[in-house]
Amino acid sequence: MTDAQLFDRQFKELVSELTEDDITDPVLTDALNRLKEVLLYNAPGGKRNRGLSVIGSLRELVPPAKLSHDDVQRAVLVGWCIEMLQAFFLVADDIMDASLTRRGQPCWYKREGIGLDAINDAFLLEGSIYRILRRHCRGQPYYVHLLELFTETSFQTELGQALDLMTAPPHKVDLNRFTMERYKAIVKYKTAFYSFYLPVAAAMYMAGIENEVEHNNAKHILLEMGEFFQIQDDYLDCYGDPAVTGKIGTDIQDNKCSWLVVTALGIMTAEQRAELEACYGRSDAVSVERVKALYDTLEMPMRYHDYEEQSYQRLLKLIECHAQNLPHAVFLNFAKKIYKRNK
Ligand code: GPP
Ligand code: MG
Ligand code: MG
Ligand code: MG
Repeated sequence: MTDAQLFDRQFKELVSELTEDDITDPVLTDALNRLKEVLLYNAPGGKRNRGLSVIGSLRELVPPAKLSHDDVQRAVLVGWCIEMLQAFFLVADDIMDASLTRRGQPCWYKREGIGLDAINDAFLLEGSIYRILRRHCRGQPYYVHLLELFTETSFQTELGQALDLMTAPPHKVDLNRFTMERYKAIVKYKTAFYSFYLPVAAAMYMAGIENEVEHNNAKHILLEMGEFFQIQDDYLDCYGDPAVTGKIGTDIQDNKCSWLVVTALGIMTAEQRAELEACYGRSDAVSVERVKALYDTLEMPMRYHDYEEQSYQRLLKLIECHAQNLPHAVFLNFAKKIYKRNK
């Protein structure tokens, strides 16, 4: 069985552990049924790159003979914890971004009868992470490291989300806010830590690697990958096919500090800037189309593809210099999954 199959098979059991075995007080039956529904709707259905890379990385760090069946099982479960963290963020992010679809279905809060109760559902997803870690990893020497890693990473992501939101106040377009410096800070915190450093760092702790220098080396490479990943996400928000990405873009309407707007600002004329000023951050279709037309005039797809190639080359160099004792495959496997993606 492949790791992906192992991973998918584990989900059913995880749901029943969380909703049937962990807490059994009969007065909670309705709440636990709700949790089940929330998990089934929001945790699966993604690319599961983050979740799968825990077991993927662990296999690069520990020789097969030293990896027991239980070690593999725990790595798969920690992978699911990352997918639940992601589900927690996405349920909340879609409310904040006023998004309509996710993974090819309506956003959870958009479903009939859900609305802002989705906020509590997001908290349930977050809490589920720690129930699973406790059940399966409490006796392991790396348990406290994992706990600190998940709480620290959550906080970093929330700080990043705060920056993302405050740089995009509704109906207050101020193009001077959109600098590359601000952009890099937003994406490092809102995306790179949880999407890239977290899964590899979890595998490193599970493999007994606690050394700060090793973690910093890995972080250096992974945060760079994370920055590129969010740049792709921003590009796909405008140029991706919703039938493939599973989500309809909202960055222009939401007045977001996106890579597209920051990069376009650096190359546009004063007239184009005035045009952008007049139509960015508005939700009517005509304004959105005017922003997209401006991006097309500035050849943003070509600029993005050039950037992607450069970024890939830079990443390969970074792996050469910073991977040190860590197997390069840990990083290369991850890089392979994200470069040239269209979803
Ligand atoms: C991606 O931003 C970042 C997140 C999903 C982190 C959210 C963090 C919280 C603390 C809620 P995005 O809005 O560009 O993602 P997408 O395009 O998938 O909506
Ligand atoms: Mg967002
Ligand atoms: Mg969003
Ligand atoms: Mg996005």
